[in-house]
Amino acid sequence: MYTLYYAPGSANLVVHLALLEVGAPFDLKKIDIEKGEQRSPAYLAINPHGVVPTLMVDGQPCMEAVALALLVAERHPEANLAPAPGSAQRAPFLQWMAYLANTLQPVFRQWFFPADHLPEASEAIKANARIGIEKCWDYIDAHLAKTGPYLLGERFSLADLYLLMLMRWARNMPKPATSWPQLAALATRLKTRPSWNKVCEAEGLVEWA
Ligand SMILES: N[C@@H](CCC(=O)N[C@@H](CS)C(=O)NCC(=O)O)C(=O)O
Repeated sequence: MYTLYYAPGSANLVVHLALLEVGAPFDLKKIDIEKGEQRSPAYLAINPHGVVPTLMVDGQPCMEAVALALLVAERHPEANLAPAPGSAQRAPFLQWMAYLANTLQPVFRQWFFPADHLPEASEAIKANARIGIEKCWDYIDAHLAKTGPYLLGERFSLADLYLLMLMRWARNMPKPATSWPQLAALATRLKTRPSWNKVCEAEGLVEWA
């Protein structure tokens, strides 16, 4: 049994989508980031970083969105969210998951929380983040133009769900991800999956839904 601690639209979204795609039963527990509930002693006891998501897996708290999404895919191989270990698409799959987690997601953290470490440099950090994010969209869009429509070509995977979450995060940026044609087409395609409607309803997402 799983319990997902979430804040609407936050890094939990890819984990939530994965749980819906595999059809596993789970509970949701909302954390109000605006009110600072992520820093409450009760929440810090399960996630010492004070961030969402946390996924309780058989009573054990697990952290880091990319790890949680991979864990869900691994625990429910029948849902085919990830190419099997040893298969030809395993390497590109892992590469995309790592790229999204290591290169793109951290720059979003700088965009949304620019005052994390150097409050006096917030403006410069945001400007830098915007450049970094748009560079990633250039790269991914060019890849999709060559070998789309999904990140793994004809094969839908968890990596596309991860990308969908990150594209949504850019909706109010000066140049949203959907300004790139292949990214826009992929977002439209992924939003037709039943998991998308369900996640929007469950998390109460109305913007870019
Ligand atoms: N590396 C973490 C980052 C999670 C993260 O930054 N979550 C944000 C929401 S998207 C958060 O909880 N922010 C609240 C805060 O930093 O106070 C992960 O991927 O799970």
